[in-house]
Amino acid sequence: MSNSADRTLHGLNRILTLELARVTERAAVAAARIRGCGDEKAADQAAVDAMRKELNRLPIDGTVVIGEGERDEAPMLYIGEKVGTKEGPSVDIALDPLEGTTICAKNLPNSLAVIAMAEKGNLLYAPDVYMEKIAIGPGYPKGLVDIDASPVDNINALAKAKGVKPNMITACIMDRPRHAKLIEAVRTTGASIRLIGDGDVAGIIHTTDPDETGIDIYMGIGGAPEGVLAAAALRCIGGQMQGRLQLNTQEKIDRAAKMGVKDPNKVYTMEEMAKGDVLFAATGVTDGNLLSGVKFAKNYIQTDTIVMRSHTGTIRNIIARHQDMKKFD
Ligand code: VTB
Repeated sequence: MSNSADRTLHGLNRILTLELARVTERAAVAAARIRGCGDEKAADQAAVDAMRKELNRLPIDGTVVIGEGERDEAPMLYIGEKVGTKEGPSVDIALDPLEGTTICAKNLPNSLAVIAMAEKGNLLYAPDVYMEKIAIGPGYPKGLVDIDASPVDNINALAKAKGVKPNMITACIMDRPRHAKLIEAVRTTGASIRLIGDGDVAGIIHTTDPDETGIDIYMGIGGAPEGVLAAAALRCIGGQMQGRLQLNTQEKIDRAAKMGVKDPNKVYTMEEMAKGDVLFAATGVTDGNLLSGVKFAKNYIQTDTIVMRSHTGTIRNIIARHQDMKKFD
């Protein structure tokens, strides 16, 4: 492929946006076949295999930068793995073939197959550690909330900007003992908390459409890889996000340093986590607030996917009916 065909004037070839839908559709169907069966590992493995197969069909010279883990711990889609036909643009890829393995195993809401793509060097190379995150949707003044401000100040600032009382704000927080103080502080404002068991990529994306999802703000500590994926989505939809890696041991600081993290306490903006032209796709595995889960009908399989591109800000919802069900075998 010639260079001009690989890229548009503004970054990545837009055709790749739609191609990404195939990749997440395939992973979502594979995981959905065994959702609710209580086997997290099997569902994850199925999604990984399926995503890898489809990814290797794409005309890209891709490198997984956020993946299933570091090389020695993940046999497939590990960090550094080369994917694609190698005949296209050099791109970096962040992926989570099954975000929310536990929720998929229990068939609870909001597990997703997720991928993001950017030009080489434009996604944060984050180690698999925790990340403190804060995110709100579009339409608010820049810097309205801040990771270093108190939770009370953030909730109050958001309520004021939305023109409502704090008790009309809903914060999404992962239900973890590490969030006890955060939860207590948010509750003093009167705000409601949606406690989620897993899946903070969805939790963060949900802030972008509070009327639909009921979530205004995401706060708390989740995975760093999921943080980069969520930042990529918000770059496309709009909104604000900050993240800070939780590098609380020398071993983690050293691991992060090897990946290029010079300041272990740095607060990353959304733009620093996902730069330039970013493509993002997610397909629902289980039913959720923004995406329906995979439906297995008698004569077709139906998937619900959101695909988007930061350069244009176009967001597409693709409900696909796959009549050739054999392709998923
Ligand atoms: C986080 C979160 C993910 O797993 O990585 C979490 O970002 C792991 O955190 O969305 P714990 O160690 O507290 O379970 C998810 O919830 C699902 O992969």
